Amino acid sequence: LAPGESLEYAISRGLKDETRQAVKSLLSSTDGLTIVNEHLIPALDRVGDRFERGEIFLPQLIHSAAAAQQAFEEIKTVLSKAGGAPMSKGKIVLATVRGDIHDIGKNIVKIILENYGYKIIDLGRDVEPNLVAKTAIKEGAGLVGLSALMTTTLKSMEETITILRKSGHGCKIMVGGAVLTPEYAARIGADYYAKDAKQAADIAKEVLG
Ligand code: B1M
Repeated sequence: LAPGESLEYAISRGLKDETRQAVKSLLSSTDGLTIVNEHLIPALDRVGDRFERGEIFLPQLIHSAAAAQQAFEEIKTVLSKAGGAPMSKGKIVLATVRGDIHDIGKNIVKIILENYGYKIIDLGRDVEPNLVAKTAIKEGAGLVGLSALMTTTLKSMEETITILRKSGHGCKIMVGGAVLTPEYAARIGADYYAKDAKQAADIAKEVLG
């Protein structure tokens, strides 16, 4: 198998060591973000589709996610080395919204934003709307980034945005996650929708410079 195919195979089977090996081998010829976009996300999309169709079950989904985490750990080491810009460009609060524990995408966005020199306050996953608002105010963040992967947690995203707006803290709000569309993002009151980590960095540049 070509390295890209072995990576997708290893993730689909939840094989952690093979996943790491395949990423290492790909990294000799491909950059980290390309591996994420061209192999990691498509592999997880296929796993998600098979789960949805009932061809695989939660244990397999969990194994594939664990293998994908290994890929991410490997890619993180090179992505973190790549940038090295000074941390002086402004603060961004990041969170996966309440009820949602999917954080692989948010963590990729975090690494890229750090690379671009932003200070990231990462609240993690399953984060209460009030905590997002309180933290944004306390830290004086100019941008808040919210991630949601499930239709059921879009409500929490909307609630978080409402609370942030009501707090009067004048930050911009960016949202992302496979379940969102630009139209839906606008409807729930977000200022920006980012389809991937690169777009998130472009938005941060526009908002914070
Ligand atoms: Co679950 N899951 N999962 N899952 N899971 C999905 C999301 C699902 C679509 C699968 C499916 O059925 N097809 C489905 C949701 C259906 C829906 O609502 N429409 C689903 C379900 C149902 C569930 C459970 C309910 C299953 C169960 O228990 N019965 C459960 C939910 C638990 C909970 O949250 N309360 C569950 C659990 C899990 C695991 C724990 C096993 C694992 C997550 C591990 C983890 O994240 N630590 C998992 C996984 C891995 C997935 C899939 C397969 C892959 C998600 C992923 O990591 N993609 C997913 C199917 C799919 O997405 N096709 C699925 C790779 C990642 C890099 O992409 O997150 O889209 P993504 O991020 C991208 C962009 O979207 C964007 O940039 C990133 C990089 O390019 N982006 C942002 C994301 N956030 C951003 C924020 C920004 C900007 C850009 O600004 C702030």
